[in-house]
Amino acid sequence: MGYIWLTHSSSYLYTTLFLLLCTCLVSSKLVVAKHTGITRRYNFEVKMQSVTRLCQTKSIVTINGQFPGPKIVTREGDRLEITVVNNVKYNVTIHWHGIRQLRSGWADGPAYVTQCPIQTGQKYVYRFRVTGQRGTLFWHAHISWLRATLYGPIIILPKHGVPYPFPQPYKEVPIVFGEWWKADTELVINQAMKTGSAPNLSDAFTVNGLPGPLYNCSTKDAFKLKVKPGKTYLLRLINAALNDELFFSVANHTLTVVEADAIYTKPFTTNTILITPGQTTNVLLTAKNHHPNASFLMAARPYATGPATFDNTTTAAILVYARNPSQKHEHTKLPQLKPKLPFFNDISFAAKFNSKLRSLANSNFPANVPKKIDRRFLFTVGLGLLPCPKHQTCQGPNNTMIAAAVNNVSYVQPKIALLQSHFFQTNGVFTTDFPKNPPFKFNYTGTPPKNLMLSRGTKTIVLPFNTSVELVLQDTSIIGAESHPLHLHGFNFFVVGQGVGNFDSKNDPAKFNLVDPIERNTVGVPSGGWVAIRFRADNPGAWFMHCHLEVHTSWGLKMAWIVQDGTEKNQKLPPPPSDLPKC
Ligand SMILES: *[C@@H]1O[C@H](CO)[C@@H](O)[C@H](O)[C@H]1NC(C)=O
Ligand SMILES: *[C@@H]1O[C@H](CO)[C@@H](O)[C@H](O)[C@H]1NC(C)=O
Ligand SMILES: *[C@@H]1O[C@H](CO)[C@@H](O)[C@H](O)[C@H]1NC(C)=O
Ligand SMILES: *[C@@H]1O[C@H](CO)[C@@H](O)[C@H](O)[C@H]1NC(C)=O
Ligand SMILES: *[C@@H]1O[C@H](CO)[C@@H](O)[C@H](O)[C@H]1NC(C)=O
Ligand SMILES: *[C@@H]1O[C@H](CO)[C@@H](O)[C@H](O)[C@H]1NC(C)=O
Ligand SMILES: *[C@@H]1O[C@H](CO)[C@@H](O)[C@H](O)[C@H]1NC(C)=O
Ligand SMILES: *[C@@H]1O[C@H](CO)[C@@H](O)[C@H](O)[C@H]1NC(C)=O
Ligand SMILES: *[C@@H]1O[C@H](CO)[C@@H](O)[C@H](O)[C@H]1NC(C)=O
Ligand SMILES: *[C@@H]1O[C@H](CO)[C@@H](O)[C@H](O)[C@H]1NC(C)=O
Ligand SMILES: [Cu+2]
Repeated sequence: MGYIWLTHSSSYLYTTLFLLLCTCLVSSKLVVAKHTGITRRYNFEVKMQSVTRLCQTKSIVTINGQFPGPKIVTREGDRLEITVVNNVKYNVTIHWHGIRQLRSGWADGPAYVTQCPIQTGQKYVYRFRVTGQRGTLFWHAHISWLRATLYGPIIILPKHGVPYPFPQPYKEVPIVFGEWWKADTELVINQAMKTGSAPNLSDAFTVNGLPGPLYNCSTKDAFKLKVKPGKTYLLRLINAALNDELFFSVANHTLTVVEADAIYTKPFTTNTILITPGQTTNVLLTAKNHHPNASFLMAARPYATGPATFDNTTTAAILVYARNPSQKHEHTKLPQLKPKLPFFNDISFAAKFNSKLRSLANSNFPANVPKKIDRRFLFTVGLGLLPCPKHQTCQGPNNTMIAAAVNNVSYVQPKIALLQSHFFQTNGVFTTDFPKNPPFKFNYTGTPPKNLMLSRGTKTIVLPFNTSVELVLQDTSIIGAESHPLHLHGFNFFVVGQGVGNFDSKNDPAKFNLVDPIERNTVGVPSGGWVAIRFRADNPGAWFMHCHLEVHTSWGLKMAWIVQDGTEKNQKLPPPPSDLPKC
C-alpha cells in the first residue's frame, strides 16, 4: 500500500522569505485601506436563449441571455445583492460556489438544503458578504442538471491598495470550462434516473462556452486569447463541466499556479493543470518575447478513472500573438501547435500535481490548520446499487438502479429545505444519525463485498459551533474505483494528507502536513485512495457536502452537516430573509 506524503518543503523557503519582505509594505497599506466595503448589485433574469454549437441549435437556460453567464466582479469585504428572477419553466436556485457565506446560509443556494427553489415567475434576492477571500470562484445553478448552462465567474479582487503576492499581470482572463450536450440536459438526466442507467455522454467540452477547432463544425466557435510578446497574463481557470475532471495545457508555454479556490498558493510551475469540477485555479502565463511563427492551442480533456465510458473529446482555445494589421493575412496561415496532455487515467500525474499544491501560509495569509481535533470521521464514497422503484424497469444488474453513496447511505432529497427544518425545528424532514464510520468494514479498495446494495436516507451530522473536524474520505472499488471531487459548502478545509489504498489510522496521521496544506472547497478523492481534510465548524447552518460530478450527486453521493449556533450573538444564524422561496 503506497502513500503520498505531504510535508513542508524547504525548497519553498526562498519564496517565503521573498513574500515576508513584501509583507511590511502590504501591512502598512492594510491599515490605510481599512475599507468597510460597498454593496454591489446584479440582476439575474433566468431566461431561455437559442444557441448554436456543433451545427445544432437548441434553446438553453441562461442568465440574461448570456452563455456563459455574466461575470460577477467584487472586492474582498464587499456585500453582494443579486436579484434572481425566474422566467423559465424549471425550478431554479443559484449557488455562489466557494463563498464562505458566514452567517448567511440562507443565500447559499443548493435546492432543498438551504432554500426551496425559485419557482417560475418568482424572484429571490441573494444577499451576502465576501469575507476573507480573494481570487476566482464561480456561481452555478444548484438544482437538477441546470448548471450545464447556468454558470459564470466570480472574481474577488483584493482590498483596495493590497497587491497580489505575485507580479501584477498585464491582463486577467477568465477561462471557464463547460460541457455541452446536443440534447436537452434535463431530458438526459431524467431519462437516466428512470432507467437506472448511466446518462448519455456529452458531445463536447467548451472554453468560455465554445468547443473550439478540434470538433467538427466548430472551427469558428473557438475562444481566442490575443497576447503581446513578453507580457504576463493571469488565467482564471474554472471547471464548470458537469461530469469531468480536466487536464489543461497550453502548447509551448508553462503555467505558474498562484491561487486555488480563492486561496493563494506557493507558486509552482507546470505544463499541465488538473482541475476537477468545482475547482478554480489561477495561473500566470508569460508570453514569449518575440512573435513566434505559430499559434498555440490551450486544450483540455478529461482525467477519467472510473468504470464508465466518458466523453473523450478535447476542447481548445487559441493563443495568438498580436500582430500589426498588415500582417493579418499571414497570421491566419500560422500552424496551430497542440499541447501534449497526460493520458486519460494518469493517476500518478494527478497524485504528483495535487501534492505540489500548498497554501502560501505566510503572516498575511496564514494557514490556520486545526491542530486539536474534536471529532474524527471516516466516510467511504463510491458507487453501488438500489432496488428499482415499483412499476419501473431498471437497467442495472438484476433490475437494479446504479446509485452512489457516502458511508453506504444514498441521500434522499427532502421536500422541504434542511435549513428551514433545522431553524424552525420541524420534525420529519431529516435525521441526525448519519454514520460516523463505514457501517461495515471491508477492504474498501480491494475485492468489493458480495452485496452491492446501498441504503437510503436523509441523514445529517450535527456539530456544535466551532467543532474542529478531521474527515477522511475513502474511495471504494464497488463497481469500480474512481476519483470523486468532493465539495463542502460553507467552509474551506485543509487537505492534510492523501494516499492510495485504504486509510491507515495508525500510521498515516503521523505524515499529515499541518504546516502549509492547501486550503480549498473541493478536493479530488484519489481513485482507489483516500484524502484527509480538516475544518473548523465556525459557520452555523446546514451545509451540503457532495461529489461535484453531477451524475454522482444525482445518484446520491451527498450528505449534509448541521452546524449549531454558538452562544455569542455573532455566532448565530439570523432568521431567513422575508423573500426566501417557499416549498
Ligand atoms: C440517449 O442516447 C440514446 C442512444 O443513442 C438515445 O436513444 C436517446 O434518445 C438519448 N437520450 C436523450 C435524452 O437524448
Ligand atoms: C467529423 O466529420 C467527419 C466527416 O464527416 C467524420 O468522419 C468524423 O467521424 C466526425 N468526427 C466526429 C468527432 O464527429
Ligand atoms: C514548440 O515546442 C516544440 C516541442 O518542444 C518545439 O519543437 C517547437 O519548436 C516549439 N515551437 C515554437 C514556435 O515555440
Ligand atoms: C516566420 O515566417 C516568415 C515568413 O515565412 C519568415 O520570414 C520569418 O523568418 C519566420 N520567423 C521565424 C522566427 O521563424
Ligand atoms: C474515444 O472513445 C471512443 C468510444 O469509446 C473510441 O472509439 C475512441 O477511440 C476514443 N478516442 C480516444 C482519443 O481515445
Ligand atoms: C443477481 O442475482 C443472481 C441470482 O440471485 C446473483 O447470483 C447475482 O450475484 C446477482 N448479481 C448482482 C450484481 O447482485
Ligand atoms: C486490500 O486489497 C488490496 C488489492 O487487492 C490488497 O493489495 C490489500 O492487501 C488488501 N488489504 C487488506 C488489508 O486485505
Ligand atoms: C449497505 O446497506 C445495505 C442496505 O441496508 C446493506 O444491505 C449492505 O450490506 C450495506 N453495505 C455496506 C458495504 O455497508
Ligand atoms: C474556536 O476554537 C478555537 C480553538 O479552541 C479558539 O481558538 C477560537 O477562539 C474559537 N473560536 C470561536 C469563535 O469561538
Ligand atoms: C418546484 O418546486 C416546488 C416547491 O418545492 C415543487 O412543489 C414542485 O414540484 C417543483 N416543480 C418541479 C417541476 O420539480
Ligand atoms: Cu463522484
